[in-house]
Amino acid sequence: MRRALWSCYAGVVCAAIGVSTGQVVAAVINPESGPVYAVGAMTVDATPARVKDFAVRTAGTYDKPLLLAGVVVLLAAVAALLGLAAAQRRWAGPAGMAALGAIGVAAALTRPSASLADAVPALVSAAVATAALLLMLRPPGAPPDASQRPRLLDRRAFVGGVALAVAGVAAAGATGTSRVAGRAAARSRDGVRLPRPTRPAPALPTGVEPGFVTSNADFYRVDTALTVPRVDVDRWTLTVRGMVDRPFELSFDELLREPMIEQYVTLNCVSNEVGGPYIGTAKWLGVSLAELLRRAGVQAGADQIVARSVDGMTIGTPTATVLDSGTTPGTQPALICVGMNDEPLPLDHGFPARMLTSGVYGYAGSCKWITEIELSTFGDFDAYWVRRGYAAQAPVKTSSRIDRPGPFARLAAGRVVVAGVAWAQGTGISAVEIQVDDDAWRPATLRPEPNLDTWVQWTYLWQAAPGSHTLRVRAVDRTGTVQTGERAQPFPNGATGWHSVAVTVT
Ligand SMILES: Nc1nc2c(c(=O)[nH]1)N[C@H]1C(S)=C(S)[C@@H](COP(=O)(O)O)O[C@H]1N2
Ligand SMILES: [Mo]
Repeated sequence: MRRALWSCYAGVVCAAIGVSTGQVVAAVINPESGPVYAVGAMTVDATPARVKDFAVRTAGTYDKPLLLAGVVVLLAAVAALLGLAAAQRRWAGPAGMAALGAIGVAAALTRPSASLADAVPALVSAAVATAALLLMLRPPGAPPDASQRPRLLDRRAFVGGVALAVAGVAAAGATGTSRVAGRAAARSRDGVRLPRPTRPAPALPTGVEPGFVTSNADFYRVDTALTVPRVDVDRWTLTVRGMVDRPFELSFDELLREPMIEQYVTLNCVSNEVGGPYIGTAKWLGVSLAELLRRAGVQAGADQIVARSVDGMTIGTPTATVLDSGTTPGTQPALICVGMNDEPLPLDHGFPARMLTSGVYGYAGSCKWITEIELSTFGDFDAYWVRRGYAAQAPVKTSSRIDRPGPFARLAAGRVVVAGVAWAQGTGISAVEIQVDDDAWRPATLRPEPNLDTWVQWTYLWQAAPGSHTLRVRAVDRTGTVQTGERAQPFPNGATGWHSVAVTVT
């Protein structure tokens, strides 16, 4: 029994030594080639869209740490079994470690941006783990019982020390990894001076309340990146190619010299549930994408713009949507953004540049860390989320949300201010209506909206009587269409239904 435990322990410690060594090597080569990250990223790609949706909904921003923890736990379990097997047959150790190494190599090499060097960390991990295992598991006949040894050389104390050291190295490796790349990118971002807009956003109309603009710190973040791409602007370029007459490439400095448009636009995630938090409004600064496309000369039939990020993400947007954007008064042109709320784009939100297409869910119009724009067709290419079953065409659905009072709030009877937001991008909101319990729908008061592509704030004065009540909201767009109350899940093209909040009045 002792011996079996010892073998499991040895397996886990050896795997830990191997993986942390690989992680340190990855810090030098490419943070994303670390075996744990690479396997995690491969898992993300292989996960069905519905499961991923569920993960984002239930675990939110913690979905990735949880996934990485899962990979580590699974690896530890397999390593323990390998230790056990190696104690019986010595060859089982190296064979098993080699198999794990092969998985790591495969994961690293199948990353969209992989180069051959990315195989090195997993190879190093496997080699180090194997060597450690062979050293620790002495040939049969060696005294298996730790208690027979003098105190100072107590095997368990020794192994405990090793385990601690390994944990330290792993932690240092993981944080060092992201720190090294993160610092370089942060320095690069600190050095950016944003140009003044050639076309500034009109000042927000009076009557717009605080909270209209979402701060960069509070802005939701949704992406598939396990390690946020850290880009150095000096090595970054934006290429426009594919079905165009005049492909071209811009450096970051060249992009900054283009005419700059500033505008307020609301961005939505398709995974947002009715009433959910994955929506925000910012003041964006960027270059008209339609202008760049006209310069390149889009060829007939190129109905899809495929945007590629530095981490290999692909996002497909209808060419017509981009070319038409901003042509109807009140709508805002699609941009290649470099600024968000008077700052260079935050690293998490796509530094140094991202696409932004108002009125289209983020997965189909707003590629972060963009580096390439390829003119293509919907027939020829399915973007990342489309391959996973999401709709290729993804206009944002008209919706509304109650922000105050919060769910299950306890309120004093009398005047209660109910408040929230509503949006019908590209069309605009003409009314917001509130229903208390089964009463008639009554109009809320709208705050002014700066343009048709932002959300609108609304308030409703409610004379609350004691008891339990349900408040419900729905929006009406400027064509007179009432937001549908029919419930739909976010998959495959956005949630629908009326947001409601239950409260108790005393
Ligand atoms: N490169 C890249 N761009 C991306 C994504 C991504 O995973 N990778 N996610 C998209 C999705 S689903 C949304 S909703 C928006 C979110 O942008 P934000 O994180 O700045 O809020 O970015 C889009 N652009
Ligand atoms: Mo999204």
